[in-house]
Amino acid sequence: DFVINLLKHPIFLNNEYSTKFIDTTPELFDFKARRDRATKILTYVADITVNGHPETEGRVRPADDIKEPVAPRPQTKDLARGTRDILDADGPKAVAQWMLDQKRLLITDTTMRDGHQSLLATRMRSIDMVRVAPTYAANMSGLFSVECWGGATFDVAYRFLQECPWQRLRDIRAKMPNILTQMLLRASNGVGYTNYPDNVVQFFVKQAATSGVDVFRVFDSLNWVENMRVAMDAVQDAGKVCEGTICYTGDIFDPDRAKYDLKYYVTMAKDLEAAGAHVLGLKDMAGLLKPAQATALVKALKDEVSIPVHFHTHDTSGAAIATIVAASAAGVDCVDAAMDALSGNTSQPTLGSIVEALRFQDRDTGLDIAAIREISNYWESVRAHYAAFESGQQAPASEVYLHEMPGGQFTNLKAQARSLGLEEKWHEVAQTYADVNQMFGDIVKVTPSSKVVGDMALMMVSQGLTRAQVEDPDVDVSFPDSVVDMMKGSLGQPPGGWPKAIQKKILKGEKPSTARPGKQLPPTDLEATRAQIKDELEIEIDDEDLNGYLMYPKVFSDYAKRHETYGPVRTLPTSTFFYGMSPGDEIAAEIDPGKTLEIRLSAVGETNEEGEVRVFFELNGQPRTIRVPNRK
Ligand code: BTN
Ligand code: 3PY
Ligand code: ZN
Repeated sequence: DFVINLLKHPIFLNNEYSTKFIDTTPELFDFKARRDRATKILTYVADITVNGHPETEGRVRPADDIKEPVAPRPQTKDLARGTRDILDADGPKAVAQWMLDQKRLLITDTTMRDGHQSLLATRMRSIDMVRVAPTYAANMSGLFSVECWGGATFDVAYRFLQECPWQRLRDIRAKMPNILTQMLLRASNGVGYTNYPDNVVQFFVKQAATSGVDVFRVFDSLNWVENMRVAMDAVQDAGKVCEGTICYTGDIFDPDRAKYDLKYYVTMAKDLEAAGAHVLGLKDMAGLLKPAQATALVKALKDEVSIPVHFHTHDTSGAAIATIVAASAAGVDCVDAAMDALSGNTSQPTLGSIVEALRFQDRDTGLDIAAIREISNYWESVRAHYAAFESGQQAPASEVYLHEMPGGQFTNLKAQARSLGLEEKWHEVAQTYADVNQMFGDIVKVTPSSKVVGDMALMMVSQGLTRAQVEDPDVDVSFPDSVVDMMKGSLGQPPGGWPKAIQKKILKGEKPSTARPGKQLPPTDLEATRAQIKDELEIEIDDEDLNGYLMYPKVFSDYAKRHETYGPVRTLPTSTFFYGMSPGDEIAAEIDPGKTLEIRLSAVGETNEEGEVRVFFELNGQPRTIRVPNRK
C-alpha cells in the first residue's frame, strides 16, 4: 500500500520529491492520502484546460481577451446605517413598522438571485457576487434588501458550480453587514422540489438564519397557507423577517378566471397576516399583473391588511415598469428590481429606470443613480463571462399572458425543450403548458408546481398528445412521475381541490390524500443521518453540510466527493473555472483571507501512451506539474 500511495502521490508524479519527502509527508502513512488544496485546485485547472467544462461545451464562448470584472470602489469606509441595523437593534416588527413609515418607494435588488436565475440559468458564481458586496454596503445602503439566496441557487451551487451555497451566504453577509439579505423559500418544499418533513424544514430555516439570511420570502406553490405555517413559524422563532407571500396568477379582471379574483387574494393576505407574517409578499412570478389590476389589488391589500406590501414581478411582457409605477401610486411599500445589466425580459424590471421614473416625486426612492450605473456596469462585465448560459430570448413577449410560465422557469424549460429536439415547437410547448394548466384545474404555477406542468407539457408535445386525448379515459397515457405525485396530494391542495376525472385517470385507482404532506412524513433522525454520511463520505459533516444533504442527498454527496478532488474552486476567476487557462495566463486565487495562490500556466504537454497530459504551472513562483487524463 505504501508503494502505491507513494507512486500516486502528486508530488511524486510531479518529479519534485527528494529523500526528505518521505519524512515530511505523513499522509503517506494515512492510506487515504489527502492532498493539499493548492494541488487540488491545480488539478481542476489542468483538467478543465485539457478537457473543457461539461457545462460550457458547445455553447457560445466569451471573447478570449475578456477582462476580469472589477467592482466599483466603495465610496466610504464608515458604512451608513441600513435596514440590517434596524433588524439587529429592534427586531422584525420594527423593520415592518419602519417600512410603513417611509414615504419613498423601497427597493430590493434581486440581481444576485432571481436576476441570474431568470437570465443565466442560475449559473452566477459566488466570487462575482462577493466581490461587489462591499460596494453595495457603501454605495447602496438605502436599499431595502439584497435578494441573494434561495430559490434555485442552492441546488445549482452544489450541482453545477462546485461550491457551497452556505459559504456564499456567509461571505456576502460579512461584506455587506448593513443591508438586509433576503432569500426565497418554497415553504415546506425548502429549496427543493418536494415536501420535506417538518423537522427538516425547521432545521433548514434555523441554519439559514444563523448563516446570514434576514428576510425570508415564504411561498407555497399552490398558495396553500396550511402548508406554509411550519416554515413561517420557524422564521419567526429565529427572530428574522417573515415575508408571507401570495403567488399571483391569472387576471383579477378576467371573468373566466374567477377563481383568482380580488377576494381570493385579499382572503389569503389576511390569512398570512394572521399566521404572523411581518411583511406581505406579492409574488408575480410570471409577470402577469397588469397596471390597472395592480392599482386595484394593491389598494385592496393596503386597505385590508396592516403589514407592509412587497411586490415582486418579472418583465417577460415588457410591461412591468408600468405595473410598478401603478403599484407605487397605489401605495405598495417595496418593489423588487434587478440592476440594469441583469434586468428586463424574464428577469425583474430595471432598477435604474424605476429610480428615474419616480425621481422628483413624492415616492422618490432616494437611491443614487450614479452609484447604480456604476454597479450595473460591473454586472455588465460579469454577465459577459456567462455567455454560454444566455437563453437567446431576444424580446419581451405578450405570449406570457397565454402560458403564464414563471420567469425563473421560462429559460430552463426552453433549454429542456431544446435538448428534447423540440426547439422548433416552442410555441406549441407554450400553448400546451396553458392547456395542462386548465386540465389541472387552473393552478398556481411556481416551483415546484410549475415544473410538474412543464414536465407534462413536454411529454405531450414530444408524444404528439392533445389535451382531449389525455383526458379521454379510453386513451392510454403514461404520466410523468411528478404528475402522479402531485395528483396524489404530495405537494398539497390547490384552491377547490384537484379536478376529479383527470385525477382518477392519473392515479389509476390509487387513493389521493388531502392532508398536509408534512403531517404524514415522519421526522428525519438528523444525528443518524449525519453519522451515516460522515461514514460514507469520510469527512466531517457540519450543520450546513447536513442541511445540504437533507435537501439534495445525491447532489450534495457528489459535490463533497468532487470537493475532495478539486478543493476550493470557488476561489478561481469565472473564466478559469469554465474555460481553464492558456499558456502565459496568470491568475490569483485567495483560498483563505490573506492566503493567495498565484498561478501561472507555463505549458500543456502532449498526451502520453497512458492517455495522460502533463500540465506545467508556476505556483507562487515554483514549478509544479500536474498530470490529468485526456478524456477527449
Ligand atoms: C458537472 O457537470 O459534473 C459539475 C461540475 C463540473 C465538475 C468538474 S468538470 C472537470 C472535472 N472533471 C469531472 O469529471 N468533473 C470535474
Ligand atoms: C423559485 O422557486 O426558484 C422561483 O424563482 C419561483 O419563482
Ligand atoms: Zn421571480
